[in-house]
Amino acid sequence: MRTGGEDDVLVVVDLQRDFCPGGALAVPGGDAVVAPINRLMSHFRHVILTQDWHPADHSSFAAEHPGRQPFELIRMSYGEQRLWPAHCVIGTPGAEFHPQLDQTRAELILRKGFRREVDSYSAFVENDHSTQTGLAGYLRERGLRRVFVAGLALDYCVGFSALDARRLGFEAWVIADATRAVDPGDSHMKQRLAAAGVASVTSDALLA
Ligand code: VGL
Ligand code: ZN
Repeated sequence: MRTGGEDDVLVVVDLQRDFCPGGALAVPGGDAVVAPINRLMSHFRHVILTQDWHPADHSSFAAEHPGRQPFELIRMSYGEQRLWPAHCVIGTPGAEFHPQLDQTRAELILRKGFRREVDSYSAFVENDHSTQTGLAGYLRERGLRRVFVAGLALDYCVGFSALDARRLGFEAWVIADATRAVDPGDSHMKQRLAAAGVASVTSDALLA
């Protein structure tokens, strides 16, 4: 597959310490995506990083809901929300990018989840399904039409970002070897992606 042209963008989602082994919300094998992503970055002319960026009292944190545990589902004003251990707290080491991630080629670093009341899995639209992050406008204004999504985690921020990219009229792919899931045994997001027309591609196929 020919990529790396002017209208292709690599979106690296939430490759932060807290989502890697040893972090507060560790994704199994999360750090294994750093090497393929660093390789891919030199192939793309446009690279965007996203950064999960929560205030210490963010409403997605289980500790904000007395009696509730991490990973439980609760009802919020905007619908169902999973509760998480506190993670990616603004200004803490856990919110930093993985130390081996090459940040030099990123033209934009987009932070999300910084409003206390609303979580944001997707890099495009917050979990209230209405608040835009500005990423769609950025991509359109810069003529970036083909979105290749990698990073963490496949079943949350990577998946919802790719689904929204499609819904908002972009072509979208997920880079299979450059992402990992919080729950690797659950194929629900993979099915949703396939049904929405988000294809899976390998970094080898992109670099060939
Ligand atoms: C994420 C859960 C909570 C992610 C972020 O980056 O996939 N998952 N916050
Ligand atoms: Zn988060």
